[in-house]
Amino acid sequence: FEGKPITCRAAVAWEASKPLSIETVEVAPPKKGEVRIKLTATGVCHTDSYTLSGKDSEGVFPVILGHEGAGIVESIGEGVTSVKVGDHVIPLYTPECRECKFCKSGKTNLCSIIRATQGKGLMPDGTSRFTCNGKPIFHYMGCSTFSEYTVVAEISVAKINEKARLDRVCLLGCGITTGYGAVNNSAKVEKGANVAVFGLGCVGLGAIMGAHEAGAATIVGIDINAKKFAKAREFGATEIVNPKELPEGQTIQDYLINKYDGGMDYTFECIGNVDTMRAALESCHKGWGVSTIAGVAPAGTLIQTRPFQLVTGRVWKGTAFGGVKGRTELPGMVDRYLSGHLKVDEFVTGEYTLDKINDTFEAMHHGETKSHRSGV
Ligand code: NAD
Ligand code: AHE
Ligand code: ZN
Repeated sequence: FEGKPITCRAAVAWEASKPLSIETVEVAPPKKGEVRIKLTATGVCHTDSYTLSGKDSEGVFPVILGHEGAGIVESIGEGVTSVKVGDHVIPLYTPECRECKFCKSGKTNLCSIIRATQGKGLMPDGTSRFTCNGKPIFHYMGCSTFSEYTVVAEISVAKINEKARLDRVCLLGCGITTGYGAVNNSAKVEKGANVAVFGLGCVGLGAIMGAHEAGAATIVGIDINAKKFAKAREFGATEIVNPKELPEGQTIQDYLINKYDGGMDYTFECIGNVDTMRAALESCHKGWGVSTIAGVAPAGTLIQTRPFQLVTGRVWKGTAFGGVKGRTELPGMVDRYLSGHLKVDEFVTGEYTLDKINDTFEAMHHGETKSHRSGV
């Protein structure tokens, strides 16, 4: 276990709101309970852009962002038993230690064991494995996939079938799984249900895919960018609504309550905007409608609604990584993709090399998610 540092390229965010800079970095060998991964692909998620914007209260700089990657185990630290060199893996921002109170509860996928250091941009021992010209660089969400090599905790690694293309299944590391899992694990949508999905990016499309598979009778896709509509229909949306095109004075909640006999059984907020979070809750049917928040709203913002909305039976809940326990469940999702039962390729909207990573952020701001790079 006496590995050597690796010198490689990475996209470093030196400070908030500035373009990423491609740098030569040193990646220290994995310590006890850690795994060093050669990343071959990563997606770019809206959350990376949120943290880069400076609005994330846990944002620290300089940092190597990225949390939607896939790669091959290059070396393992002392005591690592669940993966070996050469295994194909997806890093997990929601780890799974299987021993903490959260993991044992059977009620959540949120593992608590390394969350505090992860939120500070550090490995579980409180240090970083990245340096650039001798200066320490922070980790991000326990993953840092915008680098050719990264080090993560063993509990943050899902071993997957090596037949799967890594430049495709990297998207299961966040966006697709979040939307799909929100429907199946968090809300548990049943056959025949009326569903509305707010936001038709990667997370929203994942939710539509989940609702379609669950046998929802109605799936309303909602977005303000018409470029998103065709794909949403392909994924199973039965109706598309652009709230900007509703008659003057009519809200999306009015529209859905009128059209769907009192509102929706399930709604999903996949945008990250507190106003649409409210609209999604208030679009739910009285007595039983459940609204699940997947979107991440800027630190400092608050959600609001009349408490009467909840008193009269609507339920407001949220989801992280779609409630999925990554080490246990991701391998099966990859297998379902390989057997043609889960869409993944269809989510890809562009391919870029690492040196063009700033273009992926540009594309995302122009509504052309989901981008990813490959072949670094
Ligand atoms: P995205 O940017 O690809 O998609 C968001 C969509 O919302 C876009 O199509 C955009 O046009 C649409 N939109 C924006 N404002 C709107 C409005 N007012 N009304 C209707 N539509 C609107 O983003 P994404 O990668 O799919 O992520 C969506 C959100 O989910 C982000 O906030 C992201 O940070 C968050 N997220 C959360 C988790 C989690 O674990 N909870 C995981 C991944 C992403
Ligand atoms: N640091 C952020 C938290 C943002 C957040 O909620 N992240 C989601 C994953 S988004 C993936 O694209 C999550 O997993 N949350 C649970 C957790 O423990 O962070 C902020 O806003 O403070
Ligand atoms: Zn993400």
